[in-house]
Amino acid sequence: MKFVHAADLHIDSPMRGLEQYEGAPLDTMRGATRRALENLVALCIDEDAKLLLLAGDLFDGDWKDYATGLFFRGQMVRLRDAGVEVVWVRGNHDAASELNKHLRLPDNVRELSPRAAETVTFEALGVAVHGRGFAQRATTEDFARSYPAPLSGLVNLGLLHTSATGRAGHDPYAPTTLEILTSRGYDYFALGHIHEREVLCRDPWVVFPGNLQGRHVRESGPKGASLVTIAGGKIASVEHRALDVARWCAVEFDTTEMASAHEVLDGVRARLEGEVAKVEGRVLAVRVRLHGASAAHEELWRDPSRWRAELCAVASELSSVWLEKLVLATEPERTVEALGAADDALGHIASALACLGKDDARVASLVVALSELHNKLPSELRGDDVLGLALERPDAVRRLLPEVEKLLMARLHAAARQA
Ligand SMILES: [Mn+2]
Repeated sequence: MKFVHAADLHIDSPMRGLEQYEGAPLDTMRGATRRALENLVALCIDEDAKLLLLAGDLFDGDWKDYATGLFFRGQMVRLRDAGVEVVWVRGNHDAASELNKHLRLPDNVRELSPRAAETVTFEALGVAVHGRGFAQRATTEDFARSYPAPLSGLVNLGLLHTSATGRAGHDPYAPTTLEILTSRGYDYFALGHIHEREVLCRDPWVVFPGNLQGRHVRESGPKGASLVTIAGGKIASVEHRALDVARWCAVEFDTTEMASAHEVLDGVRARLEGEVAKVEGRVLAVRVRLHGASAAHEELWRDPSRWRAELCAVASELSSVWLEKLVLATEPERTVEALGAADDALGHIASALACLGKDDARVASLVVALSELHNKLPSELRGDDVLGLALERPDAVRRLLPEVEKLLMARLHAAARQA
């Protein structure tokens, strides 16, 4: 008998900062969480799995409209028609308190209670599933402690949305320890919440499958589910299957010794071709970061939007590549310190910029000067995340200064040469 364990589907999670440009495979990116669920259902059917365990965060939050619920329901019907049972628990994103819209699901789908741990048995499959969902988003109780005792004569599976002992970038919800999990006496603990795949233990099995589809550059690499085989009343094998339709990748590109922006562009193109070859026909969503001290630096910084557009053109020519962001972190061949030492107008500007970041009072007055601009920014551009500028905060403004310095110096140098 086989079963499939998946978690953190985040169906219809808005992929933030999806920028449109000519030739961008945006529709694939927008529909990626749905296509990944279709792949999950296809895996269950193709492998003749009898049971699908979903360990929370099926949804990203309250449905925007019923389209999300109807899509999910349609996939559950496909499983019903193929004779696949589904057991799921709610996580922090789809806690009972978070979802206000509901649809009746087909009768092959069973949700475990968010009020107390409970057990559902499938005698014909020789399996018992124990679990409890989230009633509230911020659940800090250790649920695993109160999970039921295993049932003899059956293979016992635990289903739990948990941060375990804590992982960077994930809220500490329903925390527990490996010791508590393994002490339940189950054969397999199907966990969710942590988006990075991790096998915590092999005897008994304790597994985070990772999320089904990466949603931003910090969720890079293959994403999918675990395909588990039970034989002779024991777990015989656990395999990871990639089910994502778009894969995230961060490309670090060293421009040292490169003479021109075109040379950089050709080098990045070759790297992207290499990455495309690895993703087996999926869309590659890529963040490119250029670094290193080179002669190309000034040309790149004189007109960053041009080089971003040039890179978009390369990406769309490769057809299955979507450029999320170009990060310019290159350095001039001559250091800013050396420029600042020169006793001319540019030297004075360079040294003034270098001093600015070290002077709290001047940074504070800059924040005041920028406050009017900050208030005019659309809300999604404020704050501290991927897109945010956070111009109201001295520390955030200070972090932007090196970028301002590079942009300004590259342009002033170009203008000085033309004069
Ligand atoms: Mn979660």
